[in-house]
Amino acid sequence: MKVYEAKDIRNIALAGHAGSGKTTLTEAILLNRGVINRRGTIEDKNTVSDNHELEHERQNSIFSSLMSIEADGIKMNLIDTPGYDDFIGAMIAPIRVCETTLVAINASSPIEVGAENAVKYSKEFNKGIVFFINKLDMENVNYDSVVDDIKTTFGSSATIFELPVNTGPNFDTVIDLLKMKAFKYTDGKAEEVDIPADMVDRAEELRNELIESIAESDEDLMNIYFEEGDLNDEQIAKGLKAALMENAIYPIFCGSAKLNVGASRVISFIKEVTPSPADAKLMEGDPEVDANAKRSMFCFKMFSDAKLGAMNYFKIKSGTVKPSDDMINESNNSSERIGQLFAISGKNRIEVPELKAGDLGATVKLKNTHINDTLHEKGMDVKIKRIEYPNYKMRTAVVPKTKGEEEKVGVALHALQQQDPTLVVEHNQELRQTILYSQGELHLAVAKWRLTNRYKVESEYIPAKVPYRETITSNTRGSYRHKKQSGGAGQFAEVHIMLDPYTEDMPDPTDMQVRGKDIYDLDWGGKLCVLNCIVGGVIDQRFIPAILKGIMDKLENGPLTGCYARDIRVAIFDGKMHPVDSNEAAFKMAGSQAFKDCFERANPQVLEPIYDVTVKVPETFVGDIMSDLPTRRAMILGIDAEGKSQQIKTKMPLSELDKYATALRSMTQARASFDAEFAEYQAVPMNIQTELIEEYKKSQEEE
Ligand SMILES: Nc1nc2c(ncn2[C@@H]2O[C@H](COP(=O)(O)OP(=O)(O)OP(=O)(O)O)[C@@H](O)[C@H]2O)c(=O)[nH]1
Ligand SMILES: [Mg+2]
Repeated sequence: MKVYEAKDIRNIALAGHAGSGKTTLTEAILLNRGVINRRGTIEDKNTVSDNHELEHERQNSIFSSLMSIEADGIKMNLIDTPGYDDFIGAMIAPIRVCETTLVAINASSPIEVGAENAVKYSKEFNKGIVFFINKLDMENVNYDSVVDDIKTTFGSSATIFELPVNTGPNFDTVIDLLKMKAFKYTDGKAEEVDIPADMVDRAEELRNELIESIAESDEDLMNIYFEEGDLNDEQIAKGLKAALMENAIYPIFCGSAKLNVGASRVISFIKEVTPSPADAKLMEGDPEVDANAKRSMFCFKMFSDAKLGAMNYFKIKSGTVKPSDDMINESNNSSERIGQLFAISGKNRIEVPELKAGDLGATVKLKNTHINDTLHEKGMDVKIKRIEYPNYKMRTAVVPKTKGEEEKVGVALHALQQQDPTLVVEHNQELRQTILYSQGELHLAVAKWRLTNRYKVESEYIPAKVPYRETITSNTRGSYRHKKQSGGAGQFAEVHIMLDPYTEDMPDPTDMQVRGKDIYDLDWGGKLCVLNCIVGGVIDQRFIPAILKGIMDKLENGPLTGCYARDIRVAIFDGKMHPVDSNEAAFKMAGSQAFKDCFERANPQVLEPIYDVTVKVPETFVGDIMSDLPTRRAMILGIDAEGKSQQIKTKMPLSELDKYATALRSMTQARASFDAEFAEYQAVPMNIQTELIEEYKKSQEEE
């Protein structure tokens, strides 16, 4: 494979909902370009991009797949991405490094979340968008209503470039509105034919709309268009380039990946008209795309395989990278030496002597570089923005099947996380569990498969515990006298305290003299306020810290369920000491017991974490979702329309949220999505509190 300059490169991320036909389309493109001479299919498990045995098993893409294709002096780096929501991480990074996103739309169903996410991230990263309406060979597809859907969902920048002639099982002809010619496909090859007479008017009308939107990109063109009523080819080309560069037009193409109709034309369009890495807009923090500048590269994929070891996939952001080049990893400051460089076609690697700015490729044997990291030449100041991945959708605890393999599981999970930032592992001290944060059940299944098959360690998933909290709801006073007289030196301490639920700006008590006030931010959230109201030296000041220690012990190990307590004000207002027998240990004990006693009488409450959850769902499912939410103790806050879907805002307890990804998927055939973010702690209902207290008692007795 040749070495290419940025101007001769096109980077294309192929994204869209699961099953919209991306991998099938990729296969058609590879065939049309002569990369393969027989097409594989999903069903035969022999496509170039779905080459992992897990992908064969699931019949879905799971990992992104890079295909570098040479055609007429242009190198096209096409990345086929998975559409399943669980693997969104493998869609986001490719969109980030490509200039154009080719969004596959399934003509046989309404716009789906996979397509919405593809567009959302493309817009966020300022990338060009081209739509490909696929599956037009299916019975009963309605092209016009698909276009309507695209426009209402993604805005009027979406513009028809092609019109299908004979949708349905015999589909083979498409009208190109720019050329005003029809193309009939046989075995992937297009032959020019006349536009059917009954479609000429419609085609002309749509062409005018298209030319008008192209003219809108440029004032000069707009003037010409108003005067002449049309633009010539040169003017169209100029306006179109400008419009695409500004992301002012999202062209809509169409076809059938299965029948290899339309694939070659959309690819020619991308090759001829969409911006190269040299032309495209830079994102904040990106260096100029210049092969002669200092070297920098961004890792958009990492995959560790038992046979090949770890492969890092990169976009060269600036300079020219060669084997043996020394680089610095910006995120951890370690130094790396580049090994062999490869262009990639599915699982085939083609060694190349160098890669220039704008190109995509892979390398091996890096020591400490992972997805989302930037490597750069020494002495170069580059801050390529790291990708921010979506919040996790569910928590699960992981345990090894064999006792004693905790560390092996931990190391393997960590390796998985370095390849997939949407899978996050945490050794949670509070819950005493290894928690895996993931995007859903399929994501978890893939992780488990890889633990077993790649890292040779068997694991099991169990429910993640909930980090409950405890607090009080009313005012109490109480005291405790600690007294021990066993033989020699005795122990004596007496402490009187008052507890209140703590709120910000609460007034100080009026019947006590407040001599000192400390407010502590607790490590586990919430506050502890301590009022020192000791007067007349009834307790020596040096014992106050010991009392506080005793109280802290109880906060860390809440009296109800052993969980952390929070948001409490303690006033220490009276007590007694003994000239000989009082010491710190005695006061610690008295403080701790006085606190426990008061806490238990102050209408204590168990709190649970509540999340702000936004569910995005197609209109047809709104009723089902709304009636299901209350069964999950969720509070509905409101509902907003967004295009053809609705956004339901709710608050949901974490214990329910952990099951929601799976439930939502089955309620909506994977057509809804949600985002969750921690909001606050709230009281659990009484019946749940009673259960939790019982459970805790039982576990204490067992110990
Ligand atoms: N009728 C018809 N079926 C198609 C077409 N394109 C793909 N399919 C079928 O749709 C199914 C899904 O195709 P894929 O290519 O795996 O879809 P994908 O978008 O890669 O799916 P993910 O990898 O899960 O995101 C397969 O059974 C294909 O054979 C098409 O144009 N027409
Ligand atoms: Mg696929």
